Amino acid sequence: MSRTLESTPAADGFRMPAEWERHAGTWMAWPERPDTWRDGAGPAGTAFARVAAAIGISEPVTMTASPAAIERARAALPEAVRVVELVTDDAWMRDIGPTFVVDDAGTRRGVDWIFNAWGGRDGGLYSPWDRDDAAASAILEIEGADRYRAPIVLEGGAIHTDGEGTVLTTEECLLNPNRTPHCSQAEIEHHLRDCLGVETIVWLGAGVFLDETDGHIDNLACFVRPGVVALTWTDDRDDPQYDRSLDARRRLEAATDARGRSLEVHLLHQPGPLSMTASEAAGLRKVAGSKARRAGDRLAASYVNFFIANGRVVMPLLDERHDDHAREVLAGVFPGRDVVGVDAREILLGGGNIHCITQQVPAGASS
Ligand code: KQY
Repeated sequence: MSRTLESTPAADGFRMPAEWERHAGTWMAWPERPDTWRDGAGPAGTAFARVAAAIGISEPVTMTASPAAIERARAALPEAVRVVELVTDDAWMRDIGPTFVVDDAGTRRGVDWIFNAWGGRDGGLYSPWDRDDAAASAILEIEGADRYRAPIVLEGGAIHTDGEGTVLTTEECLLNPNRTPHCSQAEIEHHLRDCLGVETIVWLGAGVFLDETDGHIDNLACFVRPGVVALTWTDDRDDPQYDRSLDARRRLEAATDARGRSLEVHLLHQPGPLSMTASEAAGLRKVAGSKARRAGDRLAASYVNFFIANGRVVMPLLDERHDDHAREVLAGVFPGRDVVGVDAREILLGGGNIHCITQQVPAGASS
């Protein structure tokens, strides 16, 4: 039975490990919403199943699904994937799942952030979101891991850590008045230190152009190992992403991490620009209170939205003109890991990508 603790991870000696540290497994959630996933979520289900299969080669995968979808999910997934019944509002496990923290003894606990569907009544993507907000707690119960309820609104896609005291995030997201408006930047930093066991916060400015998460870091930039960061990039100075990525690059190159290192930056040229086609938009069903998705909408496509699994990296394939280059860059920064591509356009149509639909459980024993 999972307990809710009144202290903080930092006070108890816990830290968020880097994604490349050993995993006990990964959680995902099955796609169902007809306003996010076209054609009854069939094509998205195929893409999610391929991601689960690619990760499942090297570590256990658990997929949540509602009672209405559980049979469909079971039939589409490899037998080794565990399917558990859990109703959520959508399928972004990175953002609704717990952020796991560990201590030096190998004990594992979880941080349960407040979730408001990427902005609540001020630009949030759908309402209600209470089932998403309850997901982290339910998962910690299943994992038998103790829980810290964080005092701020935050989605897992808004942070990336090197596991050695540094976290990367964006002002566009965490300082957005639609997240935790009563907290100053200093107070947000204080909560990040408490909840993640970090010392240094590296702030980037804006995220990917038209990213509906208000600029999640996991679409813009991420650590690939301590002191080394991958950043989405475009060589096209006329593209609206250019200034955003240039600003991020300058900030990264000027930053020092918690161990006193300068950061080395590797560029991943963005796909596209890509946009939603008329036939893709026609397969969506409008739901009252949710964001409309229209033909011609530019998609927030980025190769940074990959997932580091045990022994492999699972990357999105998004654009034949750029996929191979992205794969080469990733192979270069992840020596010793296989880089596996999965066709991820259907996930992109929902507003995120492979990193956004996965949440790793670090190795350790839950308490
Ligand atoms: O960036 C992420 N971690 C998730 C993207 C969520 C998109 C919601 N439609």
